[in-house]
Amino acid sequence: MTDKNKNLFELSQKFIPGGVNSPVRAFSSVGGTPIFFKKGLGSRLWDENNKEYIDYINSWGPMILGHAHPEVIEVVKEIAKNSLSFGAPTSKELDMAEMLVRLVPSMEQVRLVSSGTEATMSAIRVARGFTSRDRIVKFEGCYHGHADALLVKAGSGALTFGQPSSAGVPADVAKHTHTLPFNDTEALEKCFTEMGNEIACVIIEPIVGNMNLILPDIKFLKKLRQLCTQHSTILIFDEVMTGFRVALGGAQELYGVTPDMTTLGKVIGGGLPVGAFGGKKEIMQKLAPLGPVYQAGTLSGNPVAVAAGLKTLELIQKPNFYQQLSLTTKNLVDGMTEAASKNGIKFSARSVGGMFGLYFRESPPNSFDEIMESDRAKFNKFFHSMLKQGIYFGPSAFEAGFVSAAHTEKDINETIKASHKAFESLND
Ligand code: KE4
Repeated sequence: MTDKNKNLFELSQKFIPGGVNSPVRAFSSVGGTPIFFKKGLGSRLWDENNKEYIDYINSWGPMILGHAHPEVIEVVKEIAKNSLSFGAPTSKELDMAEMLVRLVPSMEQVRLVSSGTEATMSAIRVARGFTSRDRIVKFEGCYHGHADALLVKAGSGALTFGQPSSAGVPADVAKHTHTLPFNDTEALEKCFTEMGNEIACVIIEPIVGNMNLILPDIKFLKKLRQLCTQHSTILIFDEVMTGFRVALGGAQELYGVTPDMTTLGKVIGGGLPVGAFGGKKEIMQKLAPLGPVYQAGTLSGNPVAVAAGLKTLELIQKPNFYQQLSLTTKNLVDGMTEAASKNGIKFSARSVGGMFGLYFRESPPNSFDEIMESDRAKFNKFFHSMLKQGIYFGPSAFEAGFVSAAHTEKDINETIKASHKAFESLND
């Protein structure tokens, strides 16, 4: 039987760079042919060959309710009848803003955009405008979207100028970004001692999902908060991935550390394009049309996307939503860890809320260097064995995984059973 994924991928590469609209989808780091999906329902996906999968990508986080949730689809259908976009204010945007500042109390005001990249790019600009400073600090292994200022890696010494991590990013832009090691309190203190009063903002994934799942050392996070306060530097928690994923109040609720600004995305659009950035009113008032920091967007606050996001945010507030989601995710990682151990495979895993990390190393990593020690070849073989068995994990050893409220005990047991076979094959 012809593999439609192969045919579609070949053809797509004629018209789309790499055949994909976002690089991670191309399977470059795991090899093989990307899967073209045509349908999702609950925890399941079907590809163009009608092969069924249990989905642990959830569109990289947004589909926390599962695919095609009937109530979300219903509101989208209803609102779409009244036009898809006005380019003018709507009451739904007010409802969304009110809901976000209620659920993320560190935000007194919030502005909607159409992606996580726009959210972080805008947050940095308003932080620079508010402080009249140019320097920003990020952490190695954290990803905040593809704005120029954030595609930067550590310079030769962490305190020297940042260097572009992508072609097309001017050195003059990259030099303002300093990249430090995540969870390294000493490096953080040294940076602030050297240039604290010149730093506009620090942006961090408070729980990292972009170098696989890495948890913060609470002392590191608290020191970061203290140093930002001491130097009037704006602390931005990039919760595009962790917001409404690890807890209703995000990582800031779990760790009890309050940022000055927060960026959001993914879950708040329920699968449609919505991002948001918000924070203290005095900072947000710097934004046009009130203040001198310009930021805009044709489809910002799009009524159809906001309706899907609002319904999603409403449904995740149901009692015990996160207790159940966390338990399902924990059962998954515990079961897979046991299966690996039974097959003598060096493997560990961890979960927080509806997010998990799988590591082909003895114990869960706590830093960029430690995650880089993982056995990628083993992950890639494991990934393809699971894919063949109809289990769809992220096609990279450096991505976190996601569970939805639609994942059942049956899904988890099926996945654990498949993982046993996959771990066994690693010993071949
Ligand atoms: P988007 O521009 O892709 O909506 O959001 C960028 C972004 C910002 N901040 C964090 C913490 C993020 O995780 C992301 C995007 N996450 C990736 C997953 N690793 C999206 C997947 C992709 O790039 O295709």
